[in-house]
Amino acid sequence: MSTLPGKKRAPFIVIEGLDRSGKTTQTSKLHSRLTENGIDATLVKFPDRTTAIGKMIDSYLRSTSELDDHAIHLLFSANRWELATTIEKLLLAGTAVVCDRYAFSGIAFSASKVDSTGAPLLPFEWCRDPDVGLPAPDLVLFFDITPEKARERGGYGEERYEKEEMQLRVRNFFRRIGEEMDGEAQSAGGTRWISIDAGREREEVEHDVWGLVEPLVTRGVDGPVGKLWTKDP
Ligand code: DGP
Repeated sequence: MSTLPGKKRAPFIVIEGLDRSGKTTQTSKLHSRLTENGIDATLVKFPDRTTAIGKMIDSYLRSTSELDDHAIHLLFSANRWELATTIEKLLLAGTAVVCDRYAFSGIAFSASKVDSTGAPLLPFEWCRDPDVGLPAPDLVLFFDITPEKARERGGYGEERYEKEEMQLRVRNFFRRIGEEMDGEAQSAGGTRWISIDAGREREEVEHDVWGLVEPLVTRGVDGPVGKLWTKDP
């Protein structure tokens, strides 16, 4: 049952960021805190490695399979589309959705791929196109961390994109996406993008996240769920 006032719907909150930014820990902390406070909330994570498509993505990320760069990009996007209707229904039913990674990772990681000469393999616009029209988040919290801080935290893991050079390019793409979202919040489906300094102590980050999310979930959101990167409601 929704606890929101009137005809409001629940917000869609995405936490994006670089590997080692603490994003996954903070997303699940946020979800727990919402439910402890009596707020209906569902936790979603992309890639969702449990579906048939997700299993292909998982094996690609662990380098146990190879796939064409275009093909894997489209699979990541399809993995998000698999849950699009569910996310929209939850929001309209008054359940907040807290999401660990979304379409912004899709662009930032795929557009950061380069060939042996350092030339990009996939154009930025091409990377964005398959995700146009997905449910638009009301709030994106981008967890920003410098490569130095990430290194202090024990460096990256073993998966395919967890290399410093790649993470640096990803960071620059995230920033570009954030700037573009800021400039065209309405045409981007009404999404608000906020950058969080994720290099600080865990408690400080948690405090800031709660300060941004709590008013949104308590107040609720007017109007339908937006569509990402389209002008239509
Ligand atoms: P995670 O399970 O959050 O550690 O994410 C797995 C890795 O996949 C991480 O390095 C980021 C990357 N990733 C997430 N979404 C996408 C996407 O849509 N496209 C591409 N190319 N990479 C993605």
